Amino acid sequence: MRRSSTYLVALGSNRRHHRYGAPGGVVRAAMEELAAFGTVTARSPVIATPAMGAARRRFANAVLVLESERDPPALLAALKRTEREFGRRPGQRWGDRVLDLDIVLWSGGAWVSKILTIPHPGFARRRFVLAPACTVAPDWRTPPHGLTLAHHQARLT
Ligand code: PH2
Ligand code: MG
Ligand code: MG
Repeated sequence: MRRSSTYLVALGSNRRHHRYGAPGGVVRAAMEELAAFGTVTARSPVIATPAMGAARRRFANAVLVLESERDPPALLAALKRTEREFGRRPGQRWGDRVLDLDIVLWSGGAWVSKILTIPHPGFARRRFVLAPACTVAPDWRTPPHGLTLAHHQARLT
């Protein structure tokens, strides 16, 4: 039997979906879809955040905790497939998008490959990740120094 891992997954949207409507609805619908990849053990509220970077419109953001038997590359592939199913098309790296699904942390610690880096390289600077993350997993310790998510958030403010 494969051992299961715990993941912190961040969700973001700043474009409408023809079926799920405004970004908040897109994020809520995506949270339901992610249950297909394991067991969702915690969900943050969906919050509205100002766009960071090149995007223009405000985002809806959330995070969830997922227990999954998939390894990081397999989960990444499943998340990318879900983004495509929600109509995301390749484009501006930091532009407006209907759905963005990022692996932020996993219980195995760090993962570095050509296609995937965990912890997500930007998470400690992103209020739109840390604020929801602190509602579900404030005590999660992050590589490389073992700071908790609550500590990262306190550093930002
Ligand atoms: N995602 C980005 C760039 N900027 N800003 C907010 N508020 N929320 C996001 O999810 C976001 C962003 C790239 O993934
Ligand atoms: Mg992202
Ligand atoms: Mg992404």
